[in-house]
Amino acid sequence: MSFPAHPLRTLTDEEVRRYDEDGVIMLRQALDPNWVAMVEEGLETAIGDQSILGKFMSRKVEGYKMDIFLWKRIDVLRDLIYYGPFARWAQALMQSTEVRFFYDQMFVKEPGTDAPTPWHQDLSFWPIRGEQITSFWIPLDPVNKDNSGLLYVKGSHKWPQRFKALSPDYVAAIIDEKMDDIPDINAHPDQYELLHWDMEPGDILMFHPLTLHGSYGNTSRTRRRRALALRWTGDDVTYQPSAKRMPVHYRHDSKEGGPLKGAAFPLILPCHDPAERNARLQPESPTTHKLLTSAVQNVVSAAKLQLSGSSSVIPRQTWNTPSEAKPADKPSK
Ligand SMILES: O=C(O)CCC(=O)C(=O)O
Repeated sequence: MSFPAHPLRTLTDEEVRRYDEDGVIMLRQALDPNWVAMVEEGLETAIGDQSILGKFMSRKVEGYKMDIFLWKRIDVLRDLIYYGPFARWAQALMQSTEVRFFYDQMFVKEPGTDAPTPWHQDLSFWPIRGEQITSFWIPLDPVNKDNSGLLYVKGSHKWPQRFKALSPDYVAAIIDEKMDDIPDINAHPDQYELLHWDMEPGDILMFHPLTLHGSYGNTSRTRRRRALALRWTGDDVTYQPSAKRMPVHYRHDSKEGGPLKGAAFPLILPCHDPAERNARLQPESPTTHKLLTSAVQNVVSAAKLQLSGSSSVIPRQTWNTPSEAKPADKPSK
């Protein structure tokens, strides 16, 4: 056995081509149930014991739980990232020699959680730049449009625009007014080709960080919607922090403009860096000072947006319930 594990199956040339063309692919039943069980164990631990950052991110809607950098405190998720099959898929998709782990993110919408995920591009608010970046989205419950399965705008990763960052928790601090407004996609369904899939545990989505994506709230009365996102970077990625981008609260050695490195962004392929791996064993949580600074920045940014009087700074998005909506999208497969 060599680490990380080899996936149940490799990606076909056609899948890699489709990812390049559409900006997203869905692999059916590609995950061994043991890896799914590890994701579930990790997520349930995280749901029961949210970090301060997670509580802050999740505060707006009852039933909606988010958290990031779970692997820094939950061992089973650390093992998943270091030893699971994901890095090998990321290597193939990004066509990269090196694969680093960027961060993980939990998205939980309990039954009846009225919290759409706004249309957004991830890269616009990440403190990195480069082409070789990919995200995987792993659901733990059956998902369809009604319980917040993800929707993608086909091919949008090739559009020239960089949209204002609307993160699922609407963090004002990362909205860069110089960026483009996201169009109201659901209000103009004829203008966009949407992709979405009904999914089961064991299925996995892989998508480019510039592909526009979003989802309705969870309108199901019974079905939960728990998912874990894993983000990966490759050879060409550099650290590009700015006041308008997501802050990193964990220790790393990346320098502005240089490659990602250090314990927060561990090297997984071609082989682990033992120092980075061991650093995981030294407990680390974001300092209260860093968290408070982020919280204050967010409040100040939100106030500035309000004062500028421009409600257009956060453009409205139409998110009727899926049954009311009439998207001209492809039928789910
Ligand atoms: O699960 C969600 O609602 C959002 C997922 C997402 O935006 C992402 O993984 O980048």
